[in-house]
This record gives sequence, structure tokens and C-alpha cells, in this order.
Amino acid sequence: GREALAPGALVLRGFARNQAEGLVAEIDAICARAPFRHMLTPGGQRMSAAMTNCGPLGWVSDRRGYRYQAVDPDSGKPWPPMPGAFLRLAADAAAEAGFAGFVPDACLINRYEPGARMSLHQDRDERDLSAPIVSVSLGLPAIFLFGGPNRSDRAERVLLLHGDVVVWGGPSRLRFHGILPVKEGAHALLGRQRINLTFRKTA
Ligand code: MD3
Ligand code: FE
Repeated sequence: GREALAPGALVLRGFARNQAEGLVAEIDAICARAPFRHMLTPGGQRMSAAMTNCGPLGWVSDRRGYRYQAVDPDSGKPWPPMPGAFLRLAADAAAEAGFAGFVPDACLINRYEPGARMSLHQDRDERDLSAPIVSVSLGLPAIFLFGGPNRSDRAERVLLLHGDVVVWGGPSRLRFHGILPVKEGAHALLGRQRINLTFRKTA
């Protein structure tokens, strides 16, 4: 099913569910080359979600700030390439939401174990904010916080389940958002983890 969450934000319930095994196999191959790691915020805090990337550019955070870069700072090598199945899924979902021709150049992969969270933030490190972000949720459920254009705006809660895909564009693109601490549990395919892919056009 499709649910309009807000202007520019479309939830495609279960859109990736029948591809999940293949996506997980691709994620395993990516993290064999670019392992998940806990990045530091510019303030020096260890993020509770572990991250890696694939595609021409990857999102990194350290004491110097946030940025996209072609090289994995842990290996000194380029990020693994974006699998074809990732590109097709992102483009198909974006097209459903009216964004034809979406070609992401970065895919940030977030891994949440029970207790991990992501505090309210905006995604504004991308050059072209007219392109949407496509997110794919796999594994354990999570409660997504969807705020407004200001950090202090009240946030609504949206449950994101295995296989759900969300396209965030237009007026939703700069809204504050986050993830509440993931509850303890075990998913049939992924065990004690939630994995989220975010496809971005950064350059
Ligand atoms: C709404 N990730 O990686 S995905 C992130 O579940 C991030 O890992 C969360 O926020 C996660 O930056 C949420 C949903 C999402 C992603 C990007 C957005 C929602 C968004 C950008 C703008 C508005
Ligand atoms: Fe975000």
C-alpha cells in the first residue's frame, strides 16, 4: 500500500519485502569490504548506529565534521560499488512518488542493534536538495520521528517495518527526523538488527 505521510513524503509499505534476501546478500558483500563502524560526531560522541556506504560517494562523520567522500577513511579505498539491485529499487520507488530518473550516487547503510537510535537531525549535506532521499527498512521494526522544519517542532511517530520504503522529497526533504531506540527482538532474516539504506543524490 501507499500512504502519503506529508507533502513530498510517500510510504510504500512492503515495497522491498520480496527482494529482502537479495538485498541482505548485497549488504553482506559490501560490509566484507567496508565493515560497519561507529563514527564520531563532530562533538566527539560515538554514534550508536553503525554505518558503512556503497556507491561513488559515502557519508562520513568525524571530529572535522560531516561530508561525502569517495574513499572509505578506514581502508583508504573507494567505497564498494552500488549494486544494480540497489539502483533499480531506489529508482523504482522514486518513480512511484513522481521523481522520474532518480540516480543516487551514495547509499548510506545504517545498522541498529537493540538500543541504538538516531537523534533528530536534518539531511542537508547534499548539494541538490531537489532530489529526494529513498529509505529502505530491513529487519527489526523502528519508530521513526518525523518533525518539522525546526528542531523544536513537534514530531509525529511512524512505525517502519521490514520491507517498507519511504521517498522523502519536496517540502519534506529538510524536515527534522530521527529514530527512537530500537527495541530488543529477533527478526527472522536479520536477527537482532535493523538495517536502513538511504539512497541520496549528493553531487
Ligand atoms: C526525512 N536514517 O541516515 S531513514 C539518515 O532509519 C537517517 O536510519 C534514518 O535519518 C534511519 O540520515 C531514517 C528515513 C529518512 C532518511 C532521510 C530523510 C527520512 C528523511 C531526509 C529528509 C527527511
Ligand atoms: Fe537523516
